[in-house]
Amino acid sequence: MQEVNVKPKRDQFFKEIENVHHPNEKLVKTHCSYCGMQCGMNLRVDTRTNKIIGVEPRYDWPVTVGKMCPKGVTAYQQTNHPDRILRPLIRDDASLKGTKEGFREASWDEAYDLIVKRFTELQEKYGKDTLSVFSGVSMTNEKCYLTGKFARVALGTRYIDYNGRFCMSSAAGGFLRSFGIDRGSTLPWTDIHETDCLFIAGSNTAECHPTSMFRVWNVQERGGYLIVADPRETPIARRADIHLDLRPGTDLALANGILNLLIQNGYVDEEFVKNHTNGFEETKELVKEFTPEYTSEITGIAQEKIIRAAEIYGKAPNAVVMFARGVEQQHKGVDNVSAYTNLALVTGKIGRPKSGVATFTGQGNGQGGREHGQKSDLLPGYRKITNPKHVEEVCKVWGITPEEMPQAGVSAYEMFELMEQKTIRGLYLLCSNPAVSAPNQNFVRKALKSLDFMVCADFYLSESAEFADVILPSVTWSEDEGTVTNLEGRIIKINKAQEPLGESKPDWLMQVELAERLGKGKYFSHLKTAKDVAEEFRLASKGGYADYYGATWDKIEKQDGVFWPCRDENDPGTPHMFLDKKFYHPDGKAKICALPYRPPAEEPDAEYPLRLTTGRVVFHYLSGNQTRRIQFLRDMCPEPYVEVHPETAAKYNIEHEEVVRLYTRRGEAKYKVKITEAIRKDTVFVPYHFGHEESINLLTNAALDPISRMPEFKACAAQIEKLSMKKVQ
Ligand SMILES: Nc1nc2c(c(=O)[nH]1)N[C@H]1C(S)=C(S)[C@@H](COP(=O)(O)OP(=O)(O)OC[C@H]3O[C@@H](n4cnc5c(=O)[nH]c(N)nc54)[C@H](O)[C@@H]3O)O[C@H]1N2
Ligand SMILES: Nc1nc2c(c(=O)[nH]1)N[C@H]1C(S)=C(S)[C@@H](COP(=O)(O)OP(=O)(O)OC[C@H]3O[C@@H](n4cnc5c(=O)[nH]c(N)nc54)[C@H](O)[C@@H]3O)O[C@H]1N2
Ligand code: SF4
Ligand SMILES: [Mo]
Repeated sequence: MQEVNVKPKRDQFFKEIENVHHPNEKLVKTHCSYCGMQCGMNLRVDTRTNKIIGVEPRYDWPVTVGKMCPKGVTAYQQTNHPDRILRPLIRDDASLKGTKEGFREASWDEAYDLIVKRFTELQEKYGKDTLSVFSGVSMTNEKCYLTGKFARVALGTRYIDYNGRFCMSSAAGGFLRSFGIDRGSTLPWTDIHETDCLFIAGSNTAECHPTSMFRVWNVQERGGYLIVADPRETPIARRADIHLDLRPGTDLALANGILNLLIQNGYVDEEFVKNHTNGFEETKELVKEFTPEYTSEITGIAQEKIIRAAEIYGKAPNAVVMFARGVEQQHKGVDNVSAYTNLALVTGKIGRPKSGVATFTGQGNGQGGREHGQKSDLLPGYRKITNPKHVEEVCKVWGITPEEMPQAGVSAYEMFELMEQKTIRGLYLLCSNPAVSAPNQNFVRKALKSLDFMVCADFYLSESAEFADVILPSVTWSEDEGTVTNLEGRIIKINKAQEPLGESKPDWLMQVELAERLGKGKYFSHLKTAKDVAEEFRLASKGGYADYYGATWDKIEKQDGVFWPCRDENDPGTPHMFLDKKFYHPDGKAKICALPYRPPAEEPDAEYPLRLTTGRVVFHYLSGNQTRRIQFLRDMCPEPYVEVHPETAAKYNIEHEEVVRLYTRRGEAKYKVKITEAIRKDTVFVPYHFGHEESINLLTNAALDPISRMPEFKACAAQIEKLSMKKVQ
């Protein structure tokens, strides 16, 4: 396949563009700020002003080979955007909380002093755990690592969690249960197009990981098959050999049904199952019930399609099962992940090139950011805070005693519950915008408003920052350096292209300076550069199963990234997992899981007869705080809408572009209708990138998965009401 042999193409490209660059520009090799694809890009910098002026794709990056999406090509516009917060902001009048109003500029000293004063007062009065940290994984590994240390050592609180709880936590839980380790992909992306069958469930790949698409299409071009499970006819579903158009929230039945057919029709790899797995017999018994007929009844998919999908996957010499938030953001997300993973384990299509299981990791550092201590129960290197040996290992690096290490906290959504109950009274929020992205917004906004004191670090004034008492100006990804781990598990290097704008600072530096003022300087003051943090971080991960110790910046540069685990200087890293058929459970075997079907937490009924599901569009990123400010992206998608099937629209007597009221048991919002045949008749879809009264999370259900504590963003019961309003022009 020509895209993969990139060398000739790359050499030719560089020759062609040699004279295209302006004499006063330099290129800084880096990766995109947004999704887990982490497309390779060069930021173009004007050497006269030392400012970023543009971008070009990197043809020499083996994963994305010169490809970028509309967000990537405009990402550079974030850095010098007029909306940047350039100095710390303080709000004196707490009655204005929840609005953009009432902030004044302040010096860093004044902002830090106020934070230290208020945090200390709160902890003296209500105990250490009255403070909380809520973070995100658009940050480098180094920043994610230090945020965990900041919470536990500088603030001494147990309450830290992060936005990956809403993103990768079910994938993590499923992989841990099935494999004993959580690396999002068992194989490198550069293998994927060479497989014989791609089974993609709950991923709108063409809009959310667009630069994977040349590999997806290539599978079909080479004569392989594409099977897609999605309630909507997304661009990949449209071109799939089979589109399994299931009802939202019914994946567990579908995966069980297909597994049953694989077993009944002789596609079991007996040798693999016997020597390398546990749980087969029990699972075989359980899935017997999931005949095509019963599976079809639950999922709403035609029986023939289920049968054909199982046949294609079963027959394919190599196959990759891939999934994303469509299956994971359910209150049985972990079960869904294990159920789809079962397909690979039972057929032995794993632990070798061109076969395996992968989740489409969402955020830029959605993989690395979940491994090194931002999660309420995790410490660096994927160590458990509940394991005394793990705690001791980390304490040695941090220079604290095990008694000083706080206990495990609670998950992201549960932190809001504790805020509302006043158990948590202070919040340090960074790199997340939960006033848009958390479920059940009416409750979450009330919880944020009830805080005694809130700090928000961001480079733009987000909807969440409107609840803050102090806003700290952070930098964009292009103004600092460090590593991130892409969706393959490949550790890559982000490089600095410009000095921080105004008085903004990288998050790690704010945390070091705050720690010093909180009297914890001896644990933080030695960290003077991003590289210092990186060195400590590598050491802290050493010996954990997410071991990054051998991933030096030099090696990352030389090898086009390093796949973890990478244990020492001589270890090249691990592109393919489980090649030795050794899994990470104590007995070395993987677990085939017997998983009874459960319906979504909220099923449609007479009052709320529709199923609401939510997700993304190609032009916006997550809460939209970044992409809604980029003119081109805003022009392409200025507002949210609700997708409705023509027959459903007819039933409600509503027209294309008419504004309707959409409501659930938790809230309501008004949306323009987009009539489309690309959705099931019983389902409606709304993208979630918009805030305030446009946020679909006013309506979503916070029913949590019992293992991952992931909310059920993907399925709840809803109703539409026609308004007397005229069609909007
Ligand atoms: N353009 C863009 N790209 C992004 C992002 C973005 O915000 N915008 N965000 C990044 C991040 S953080 C993430 S997590 C990923 C998310 O990437 P995806 O998971 O691909 O994106 P979503 O749109 O949330 O959901 C994917 C699909 O799940 C389907 N779905 C809904 N309910 C169900 C169900 O019950 N079962 C199944 N099988 N499918 C269902 C939806 O119809 C949708 O097409 O994208 C990353 N890339
Ligand atoms: N209904 C519904 N809700 C969802 C989802 C869904 O599919 N449906 N998906 C969920 C998923 S998968 C995710 S990942 C979450 C994401 O939701 P959020 O966590 O809200 O994601 P972002 O919009 O990226 O928020 C990041 C914020 O931090 C800022 N920021 C970016 N980089 C940095 C940095 O380095 N430092 C600091 N201090 N700030 C920075 C940005 O400007 C932005 O305001 O949303 C979840 N919510
Ligand atoms: S696919 Fe993801 S990483 Fe690549 S350019 Fe688009 S947003 Fe950036
Ligand atoms: Mo995500």
